Amino acid sequence: MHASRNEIPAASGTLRSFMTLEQFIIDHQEEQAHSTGAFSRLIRDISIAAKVINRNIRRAGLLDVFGASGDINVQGEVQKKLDVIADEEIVRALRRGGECCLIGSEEQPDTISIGEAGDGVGRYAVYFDPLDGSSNTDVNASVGTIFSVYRLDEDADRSAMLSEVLQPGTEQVAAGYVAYGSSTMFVYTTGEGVNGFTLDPEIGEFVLSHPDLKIPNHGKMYSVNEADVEDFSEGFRRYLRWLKAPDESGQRTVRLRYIGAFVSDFHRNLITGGIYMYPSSAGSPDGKLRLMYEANPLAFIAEQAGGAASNGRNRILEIQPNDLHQRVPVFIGNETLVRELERHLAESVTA
Ligand code: AFP
Repeated sequence: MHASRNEIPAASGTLRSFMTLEQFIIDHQEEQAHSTGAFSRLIRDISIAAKVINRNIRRAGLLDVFGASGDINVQGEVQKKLDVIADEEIVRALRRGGECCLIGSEEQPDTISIGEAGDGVGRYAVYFDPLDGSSNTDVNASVGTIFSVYRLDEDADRSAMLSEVLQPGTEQVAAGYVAYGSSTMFVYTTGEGVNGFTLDPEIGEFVLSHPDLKIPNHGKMYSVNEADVEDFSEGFRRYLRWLKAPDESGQRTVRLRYIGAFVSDFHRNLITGGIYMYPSSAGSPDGKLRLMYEANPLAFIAEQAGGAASNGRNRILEIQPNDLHQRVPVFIGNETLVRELERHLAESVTA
């Protein structure tokens, strides 16, 4: 790593040095197999869209952009105005940047092609969930943006692209999310660990604040919509009982936290240790979360932070996708907790 830091006056009057996301990307470009100038620009484009989305979220109450736009998206859900705005901002940033040739959005039924790989546009494909947990915006709670980057074969023709891009998550060259919480954070990985950047509103830059993030070994939090407990499998219910059982000293060691926005729940558990779960249930055998837009990118980050991500049986990153919008049960976070979950589910199958 090369030092190229800026300095700003700290409250004490002394100078405080800091590294912006852009500097960080450039400094690490040559260390990563897939990192080229185009890749750096792609991440920068996403970060610019994130700043614009952040501005809209922060001013949402003032601009009267809360509430449903009236459209139904491909998942059959009512789109929120902020979903639409976020979707447009990311597509615009990616189109303008010209580093990717294919875009897939959770809000759009099909992928969007931008020219052909090799004819003047970049060779990356970007999948994203523009505003994860968007119903939270109505109640001023946290939301997020998730993105996943694949590299397409330079010779790929347009017809080959869809099948080519329906690749398992192990093929991601980068993934990340933006958490719009009490502060705004940009967290991403290129397969060389996970780094988190906090938006400094004074200078308008994401600044490195959480280098080399690792999920703590002790699992403190568990996150699941326990209102559905009667619809969960017996194996999963037994796991929940195991999780909540008091230790030798009679103390319960876990706490339940569930915001209802995957990014926010995942981010908290990444910092504090814990597990996020969206299991299959009687009515939703594949759960709710989308493999390409939500599960794969956060699985990549979880593993890079020393955690694990499973669909209950297998590693999420190894699932061969067969549909752009396919759903998958998700158990993600502290590795010990994920493995124990798999053990409980396997035992209930063989019982
Ligand atoms: P929305 O984007 O429709 O609010 O859904 C958010 C989400 O996909 C994920 O971010 C949450 O963890 C999960 O759904 C919450 O779903 P439940 O309301 O069923 O718990």
